[in-house]
Amino acid sequence: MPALVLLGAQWGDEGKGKATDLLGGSVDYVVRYQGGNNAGHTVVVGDQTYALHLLPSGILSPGCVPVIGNGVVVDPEVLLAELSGLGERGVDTSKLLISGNAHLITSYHATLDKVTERFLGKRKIGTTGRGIGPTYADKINRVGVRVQDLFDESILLQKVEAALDHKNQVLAKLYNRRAIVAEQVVEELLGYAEPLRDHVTDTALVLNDALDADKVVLFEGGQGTLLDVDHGTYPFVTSSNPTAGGACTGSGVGPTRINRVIGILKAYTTRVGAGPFPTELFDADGEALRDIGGERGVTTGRDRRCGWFDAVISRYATRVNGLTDFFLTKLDVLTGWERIPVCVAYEIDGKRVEELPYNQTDFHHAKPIYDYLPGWSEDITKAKRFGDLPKNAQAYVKALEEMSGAPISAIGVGPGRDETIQVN
Ligand code: 2SA
Ligand code: GDP
Ligand code: MG
Repeated sequence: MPALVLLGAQWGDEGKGKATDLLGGSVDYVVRYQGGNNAGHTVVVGDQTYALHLLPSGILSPGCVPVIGNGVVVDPEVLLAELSGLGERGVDTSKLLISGNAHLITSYHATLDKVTERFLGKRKIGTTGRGIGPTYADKINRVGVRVQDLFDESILLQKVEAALDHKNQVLAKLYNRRAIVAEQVVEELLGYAEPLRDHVTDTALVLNDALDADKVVLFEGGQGTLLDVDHGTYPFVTSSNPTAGGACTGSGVGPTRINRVIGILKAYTTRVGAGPFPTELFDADGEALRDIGGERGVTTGRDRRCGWFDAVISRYATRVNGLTDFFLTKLDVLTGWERIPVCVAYEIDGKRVEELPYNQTDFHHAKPIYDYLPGWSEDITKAKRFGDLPKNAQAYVKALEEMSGAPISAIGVGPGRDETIQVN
């Protein structure tokens, strides 16, 4: 098993942190390949709960080397705070490796993110306000500042000046804001150089060498398939590629080395921020899913929008990621419903549609067509094997597997490490 990818099959918050942590004991490297501290990955170990934003969830597994790949955007202030927070709780963070090619989120990126959202008004994306979009925009625009620039003061100043040139004009003219002073930004950034120096390296080389030596590498996605800038519900997406291909570009490891792609799939659906969501519920069922599932943003604390399972989306995730299998999470949250609606197709302008419409307007019009599966009332949180689940819960899992087009190899029945059923 040389390399595997673990990613969100829906709109994020499927339980990737827990799944990565579960596999952490059997892998040598866990790599974040996109996104930044917009992610919120929760891992529950015994009576301890960890909320990770930028660090790979593998940091909690002692034998594992955590890696921040070149595709990640790094807010150095947040990174150092996260490292020291974990250090205070007794977690060894010394093995962390950071790509020198990863781009830096600076204070002006976070400012621009918030200002842009404010000015978009009703058309806002509902970002996390962490500066993710503006940092990726600078990267693509070739005015980004990279982690390696922290170690060369004169290059750093040149890059920050180049980045601010246009932004200061926009801030002044459009948003009536004061200019950002390059020297101040540089001074702040230089303060992060020494604490990070020993972690920074050519992570692409390290990972390829590790694979040559038969080590196991796990790529941990942030956000989810439908938030992908290319394959998601654009423009209501994040600015990176959480889908499987992002693991290659965001790490420098080629696709021929990856032999397993696991989609993390929640037994129902949630979304944070704006954008279309066909199975969204605005009634007591939606409230119940939010309350029982604890559906609140790990980074921003925002309430997550909740709805029934959508098989059109899970099929799409199988297709665009080439998924080999799914981990189904939060099955326990559905305990107690007499019957559970599952969206099997959409009705769009009077027609039945089986696949995710590539046309944005069509997706906004999509109405769910539901099948109704019988529910169960027994507590399933202690189930250890598939056969321990009530018959109707087994049938629900089997139906989802059939509709989604890839086998379900693990089932989450609670947030804890041991609350997981391995299927064969
Ligand atoms: P951004 O900040 O530019 O990435 O926002 C763009 C869209 O991506 C969504 N997004 C997320 N959706 C779900 N979970 C995320 N992480 C946090 C969590 C979210 C939180 O784990 O709970 O705490 O609010 C995440 N990160 C980005 C975002 O809502 C926008 O729709
Ligand atoms: P991520 O962003 O995909 O890592 O997911 P989040 O951490 O944002 O949200 C998932 C939440 O569900 C976290 O609070 C997890 O502790 C919790 N969780 C994960 N798996 C399960 C499960 O099988 N059952 C229950 N009840 N909670 C789970
Ligand atoms: Mg999350």
